[in-house]
Amino acid sequence: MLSRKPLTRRHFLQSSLTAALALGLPKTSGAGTKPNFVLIVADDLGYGDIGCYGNRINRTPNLDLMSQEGLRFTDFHANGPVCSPTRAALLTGRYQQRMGIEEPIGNQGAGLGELDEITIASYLRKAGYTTGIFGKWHLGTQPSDNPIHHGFSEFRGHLYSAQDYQSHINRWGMMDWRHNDKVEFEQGYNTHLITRRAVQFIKDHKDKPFFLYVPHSAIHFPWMSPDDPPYRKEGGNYDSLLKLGPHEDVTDVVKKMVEELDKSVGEIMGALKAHGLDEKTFVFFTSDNGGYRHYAGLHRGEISDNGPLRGQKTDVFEGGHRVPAIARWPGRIKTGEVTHEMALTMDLTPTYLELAGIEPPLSDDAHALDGASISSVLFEGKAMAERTVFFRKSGDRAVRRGPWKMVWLKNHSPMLFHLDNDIGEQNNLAEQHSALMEKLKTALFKWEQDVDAR
Ligand SMILES: [Ca+2]
Repeated sequence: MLSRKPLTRRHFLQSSLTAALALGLPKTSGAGTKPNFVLIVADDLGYGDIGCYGNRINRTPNLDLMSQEGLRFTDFHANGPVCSPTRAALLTGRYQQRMGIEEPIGNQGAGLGELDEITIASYLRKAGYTTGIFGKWHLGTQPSDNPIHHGFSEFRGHLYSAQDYQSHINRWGMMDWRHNDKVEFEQGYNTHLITRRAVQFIKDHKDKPFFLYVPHSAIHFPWMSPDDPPYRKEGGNYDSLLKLGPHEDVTDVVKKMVEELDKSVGEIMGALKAHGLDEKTFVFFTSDNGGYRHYAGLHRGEISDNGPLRGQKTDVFEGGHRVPAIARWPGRIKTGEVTHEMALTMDLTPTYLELAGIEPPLSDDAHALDGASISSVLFEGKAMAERTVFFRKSGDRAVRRGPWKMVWLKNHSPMLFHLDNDIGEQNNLAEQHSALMEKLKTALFKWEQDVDAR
């Protein structure tokens, strides 16, 4: 359910202390131990699209089980309200604005290859990890952008966004299913192919530390289920309404896509169990941005369910960036807990570095991280240090500090919401809190000066 009733601090302290005593765990990762990391990222999955976040239509038993076996976040945020920016922040631990990636990367779009950035895959590979990516890249389509040049030892999947789930033809009529830097068609539905490769990777690398990144295509448009035949052909141009898929009413197809995604999570969990890796593997599931409820009025039926949140994908309202997030690590993360701590996609890189025993870049380094490790939330049930975080896309901006959120849309007056009392961002309190508004504006301008400096 979408309850925001916080657990008491005492409850957290007691439960974490009990867990630590029962399991004999060190406070943080022990030196010399290198856990495996599995990071599953859904595409455009909304805050209310799965059962453990309150959905009563889509059946998601595997994600619900993952939540029961792990820690579910109610206040987790994609760094951006669209695909590429969040992925840039996810892989670098830094605000995507530093890289100039604030919009989705389109046809011919340059990405990571143009930039001097270090990805989490590079850090981990240098530390002895085998690093695989199976799914959607969306961080550039040029040869130098390819994941194999950014720390990944193996890549299967697609560079562009929004491909036909069966023919793997992108919006511009190009075949976009790849093995490393070669186009290599495989027969099958995206979600199934990605899952099969992820499971194989676990089997192949079960004896040494690995980082498995599974950025699913689902549930991004074109909305297609495994029952749909391919509809795009090579050489066609689908950068029109057809980019959205073959269905006029998308309600049923989106449900099927969510359920296939859920099955994928179940298969990946099954592979970890089968190979005895459960207690050696930290698994994290999230989405790269909020769901689309409607797309320009072009479809019948609701697309995603963003629960009680205002707005949808592309918005700096919560519906654009507050997303599901579940962490699971049997024996390390307590089971069945819910945390209301705020965290963001860019926090994953510093978390992985800490767990792998890798020193992050110093704060004056050109690659210094903006994210913060969430290990204290994961393993100790502790609060994160208070911080101010920022969202920006297409001139729309938002600033979050504690329960407060300033939303400042382009050409509008800034608004202020108290999210603990008003998760739906309906009650603008800007006039009553002018001093706080000034502070948040000052923080925003300072942040913009910093991230836009390059
Ligand atoms: Ca997305």
